[in-house]
Amino acid sequence: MQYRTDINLTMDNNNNIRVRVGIIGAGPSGLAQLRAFKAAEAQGMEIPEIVCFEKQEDWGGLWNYTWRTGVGKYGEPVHGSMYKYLWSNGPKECLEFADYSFDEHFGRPISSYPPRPVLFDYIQGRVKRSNVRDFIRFNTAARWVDYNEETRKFTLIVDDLANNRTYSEEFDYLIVASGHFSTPNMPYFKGIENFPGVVLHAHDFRGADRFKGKNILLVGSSYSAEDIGVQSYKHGAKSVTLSYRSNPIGMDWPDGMKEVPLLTHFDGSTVHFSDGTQEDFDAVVMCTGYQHKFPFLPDELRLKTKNCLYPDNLYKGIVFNDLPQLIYLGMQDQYYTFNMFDAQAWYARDIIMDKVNLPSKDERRADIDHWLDRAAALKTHDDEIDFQTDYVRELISLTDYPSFDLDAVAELFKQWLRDKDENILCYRDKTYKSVMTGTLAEQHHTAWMDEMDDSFERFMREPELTH
Ligand code: FAD
Ligand code: NA7
Repeated sequence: MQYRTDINLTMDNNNNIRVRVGIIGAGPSGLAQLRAFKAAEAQGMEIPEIVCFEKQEDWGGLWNYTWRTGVGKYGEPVHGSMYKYLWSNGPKECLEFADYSFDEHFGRPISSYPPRPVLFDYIQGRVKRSNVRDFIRFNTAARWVDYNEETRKFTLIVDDLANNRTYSEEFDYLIVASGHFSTPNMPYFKGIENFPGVVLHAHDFRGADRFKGKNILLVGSSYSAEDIGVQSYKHGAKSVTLSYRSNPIGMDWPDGMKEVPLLTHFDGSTVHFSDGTQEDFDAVVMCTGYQHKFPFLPDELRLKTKNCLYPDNLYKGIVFNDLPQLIYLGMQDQYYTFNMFDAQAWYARDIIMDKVNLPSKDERRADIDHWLDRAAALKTHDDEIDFQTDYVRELISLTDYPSFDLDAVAELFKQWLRDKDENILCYRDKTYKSVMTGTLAEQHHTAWMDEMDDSFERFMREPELTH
C-alpha cells in the first residue's frame, strides 16, 4: 500500500530548497528545540522549515497533566505520568532557563519548589512569547520512520488522530523528543495475580487520595518511590512501605513509613520479603522505572538504552552516531532538565544550520567512549551531579546559549540532596538563590506538609490572603 506523501517544498530567498526538520514531541525538549530556532530567527538568520508532531492535544509533555490512564481519547497509550499534588522534586533554581528567568515570568519572587501547574505555566510563558505554536501539529502521532540512503531523507508516517487520517512527509533531519518516562517497566512477582487489592505502576498513579487510610507497598527506591511514598503519607495513607532491590533510599523516615528489602512473592494480600518478614497490604504501586520506547523507529535507528546519565551511541548526548541527521533530545537520566534540554537544542540547531562541523564517526565514537568511561566510574550522587554539570557546561560552550554559573547550580543540587537527607517531609520549605538573577526565593505562605491545595491560584496568592 502507498501512503500519500505531502512534500511541501519551500524555497528560501535565493530559491534554494529549504532544509526540512521534523520534531517528534512538544514536551520541554521539543519546545526547547523550537525556541532555539526562533532565537536564531530573531538574530536575522534564515531557519529551516520545521514541523513538530505532538500526539497530545496540547504542549508541555509530562507537565500537561491528564486524569486519564491507559489509552487516551483516540486510543493512543496515555503519555502522562504526573499526578495531582506533584510539586517540583528539585529546586526550581536548578532548572531555570538561562534566557527566560522566573523573575521575568512571574514578576515577583516565588518559592523554590512550586507545584506542577506553576512550572507548566513557566514553561508555556517562554514559548507563547516566541510564537512557536504554529510549528506544532497536535493530535498527531508519529507512527513509522524510514530513511532513504540515496535521497538521504527520512519519510515520517504520522496519524492525524482527530481526523483519522494517515499521511507521510519527508525530512532532512529528524529530532526525537518523545520522552522516556512513559512506558512502564512492570516486573512480575509470584502470586501477584491473586493479590486482591489494586496493583498499578507509578505511570498510572494520579493522586494519593485513594490511599487514605490504606496500607500501601511501593516497589523501587528512586524518585517515584520516594515521592509517591511521601505524597501518600502526607495525604493520609495509614502506612507506607518501600521495598528496594539494590539499595534503600536510606532516609530517616517518619513513623508510618519504612523501607524493607525486595519482596519475594504474594500470598493473597500478604507480601513476603527477602528478609523473611511478611505484611498485609491494601495496594501496590510499582515504582520500578520506565523503558526507552520508540515504536515508530526501525531497529537500525532506534536508541537502545536503559535510564542512565550517558546513553551509548549518542555523540554529545544527542547525535545518533550511525546517522547524524537523527538527533535525540532529553534521553539521559536527569538531574538537570529544562536548561539541559536547551543546551542540547541549541547545539542540535547549530548542527542543522551548519554552524557546527561534526567530526568523523570514529572521532565521535572516541568522544562518546570518553564520557562512557567517566560515567562508569561515578560512585556517589555528588559525582553524578558533577558529571552532568560538566556535560551541560561543554554543550553550552559550543553554542551561543547564554552561559551561567554551572558550579553554583551543582552546589544547589548537592544542597538539595543534603536537605532531603535532613528531613524528607520539609525539604520543599527550603529556599535558594537564583543563579540567573540573584533573586532569593520567597518562602511559600504555607508549610509544604500542611499545603493540600496545589492549584496555581492558591500558590500565587499573597500570604495575608491565605487564611
Ligand atoms: P516529555 O515531557 O515526556 O514529552 C515528550 C512529548 O512527546 C510528549 O508531549 C508526548 O506526547 C510526545 N510524544 C511521545 N511519543 C510521540 C509520538 N509517537 N508522536 C508524537 N508525539 C509523541 N523534571 C523536573 O525538572 N522537575 C520535576 O519535578 C520533575 N518531576 C517529574 C515527575 C515525574 C512523575 C516524571 C515522570 C518526570 C519528572 N520530571 C521532572 C522529569 C521530566 O522528564 C522532564 O521535566 C521533562 O518533562 C522531559 O521533557 P521531554 O520533552 O524530554 O519529555
Ligand atoms: P528510576 O529512577 O529509573 O528508578 C527505577 C527504580 O525501580 C529503581 O529503584 C530500580 O531499582 C527499581 N526497579 C527496577 N526494576 C525493578 C524490579 N524488577 N524489582 C524491583 N525494583 C526494580 O525511575 P523513577 O520512576 O523512580 O524516576 C523516573 C523519573 O520520574 C525521575 O526523573 C523523576 O523526576 C520522576 P535498582 O536501583 O535498579 O535496583
